[in-house]
Amino acid sequence: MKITSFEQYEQAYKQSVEQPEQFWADVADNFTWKKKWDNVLQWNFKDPDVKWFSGAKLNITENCLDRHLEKNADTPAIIWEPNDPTEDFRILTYKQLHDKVCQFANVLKNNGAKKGDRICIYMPMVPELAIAVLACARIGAIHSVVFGGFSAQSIADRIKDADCNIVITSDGAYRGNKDIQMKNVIDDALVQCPSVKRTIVLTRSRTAVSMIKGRDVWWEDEIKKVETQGNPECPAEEMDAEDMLFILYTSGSTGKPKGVVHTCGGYMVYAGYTFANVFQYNPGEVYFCTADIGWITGHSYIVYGPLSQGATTLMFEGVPTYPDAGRLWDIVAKHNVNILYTAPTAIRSLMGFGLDYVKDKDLSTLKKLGSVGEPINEEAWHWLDDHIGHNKCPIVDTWWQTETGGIMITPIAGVTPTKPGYATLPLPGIQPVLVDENGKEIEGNGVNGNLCIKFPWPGILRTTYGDHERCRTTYFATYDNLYFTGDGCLRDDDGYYRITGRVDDVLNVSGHRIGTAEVENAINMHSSVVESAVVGYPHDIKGQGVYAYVVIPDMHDSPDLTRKDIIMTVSRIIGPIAKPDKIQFVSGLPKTRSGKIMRRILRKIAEGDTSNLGDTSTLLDPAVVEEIKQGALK
Ligand code: 6R9
Repeated sequence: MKITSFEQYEQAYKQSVEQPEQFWADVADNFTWKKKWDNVLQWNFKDPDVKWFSGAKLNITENCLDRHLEKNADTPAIIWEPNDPTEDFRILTYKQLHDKVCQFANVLKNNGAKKGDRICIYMPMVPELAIAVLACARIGAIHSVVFGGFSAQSIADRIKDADCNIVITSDGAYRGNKDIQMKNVIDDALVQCPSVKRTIVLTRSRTAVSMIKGRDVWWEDEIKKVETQGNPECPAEEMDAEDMLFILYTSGSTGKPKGVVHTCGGYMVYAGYTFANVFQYNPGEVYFCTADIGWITGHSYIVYGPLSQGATTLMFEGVPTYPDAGRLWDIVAKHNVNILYTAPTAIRSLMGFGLDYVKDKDLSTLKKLGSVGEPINEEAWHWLDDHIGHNKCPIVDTWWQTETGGIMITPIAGVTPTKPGYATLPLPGIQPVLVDENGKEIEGNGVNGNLCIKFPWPGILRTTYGDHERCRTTYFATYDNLYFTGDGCLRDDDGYYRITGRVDDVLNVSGHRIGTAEVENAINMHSSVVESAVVGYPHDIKGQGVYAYVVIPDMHDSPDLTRKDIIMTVSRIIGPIAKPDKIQFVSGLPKTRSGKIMRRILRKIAEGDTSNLGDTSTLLDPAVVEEIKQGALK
């Protein structure tokens, strides 16, 4: 399964295009199946209907845990580094992790969880989060992890959409110097969610929480019950390859976030295959991904990918700037990290603190570096290469999405020659194409277009939960017989791919996907707001910032206070991660005669480029553009 030279890469790529079924069957043979498949692949992108390894039976946790016990029971599976560096870190070996997952799986069963149930997980980055995720998978329950930065309203929307019956959370959480009241947020969410019959609450900060009789139970009490029942094992539920494994919500250009669905067999194969290859993981290496398990990167490259390969995965509870901007480098030195997978926004933020935080750190164990979440600018790429990798660590700039399940276009560490700013080449099994607006394929090199994929891979999303039509229209209807990524892309003269950013109304703020329509809806909930339009603008650290144009005909307070109220409103409705960076009050928005907001113009003004606004003759009221230009925020 592992490609270790560029010649092998080229051969594997060729085979994957000519004989895809044979290629993926060979990859899948590296996993443990209770029963092998009847068909490798059945598909059409029209409905869409994609099935990988149908007829096969498996449980992903047997691949992530049980199969390593014979030879690697005592190998560290998870190293956990707490928010506060003076608190003890924890190591869970594969044996210990296996036992804890079984134990908690039995807790879930005691609390009425069954195969097919949807379980919402809202927890800090502690080992129990990984344990909760794996325990769901163990019993065939479908997990829906919600990132800690989302509001009660966002959680409620997700719980209702998936009709969850259980929530797993913690009393509080530590993040940097903040103490976050997680259970409180859940309590606010649950007011709207009668489907939830049980919440299981882990003790982390032991902050005061309300515990409602009949609904809320403590994690620790439930573990004690399982211990007294004297039943430490929990057999892994037999799952069909195409049974749902999890739902993860992500933003698009319209409407509320949608629940991207991944299934057991294909997702497992794809997460494991990509992890082993991209990072060239070798036994004994310590691998550290700085993402949160609340995002797809955490699902695939903290939990499922590394554990399926018997790797040692480091989980970090805190933030890169606490207690100071040297924290990531302290962690590398403390735990002898060999592979570091992080995000451009983190690198740019640490660059801003200067080299003092890097210069005395022992980074000699590092061998490979990775980047994900947004385009990496050349300056950040070189800083990482020079000051962290000391020019001896290959950097893999990995392009992929929640919907793709795993890494798609990327260098293979030490195998693919890299180029700053380029995700380079597709992994074997991935067939990217660039198309023009009419869906016509743009062939050859030195070209730009919209990035699509023309053949399925095992990690492709199967549906959006509860709304298959939305999946079809969002990803498979823009261009016939193609999966549309929403990204623009350049293929240079060497055939290397460079992702240029979203071509739809999705923002990428610090690597987090945020829909402009979602933010507009939240702003419009503010009682004085009549209308708003949200666009992105280049931001030195976040990559993109959120720029909001807001119409308030009758302002009751000072503009400053009103801005704060709007920010508070967005925090409440979506969560702090979607807060606008700039709010400009305007008397109206530039609209076409048919009432469509001309976002192109608003984007240019937000970018500070007012010289050439293009054709404004179709506007209903061209004067408004002049006003907006004059009032633009620097
Ligand atoms: C894994 C993840 C997906 C969007 C994607 C693209 C952007 C991710 C990138 C990248 C340039 C990279 N993106 N990786 N852009 N270079 N290496 O981030 O998933 O949260 O769903 O975001 O992120 O725009 O479409 P997700």
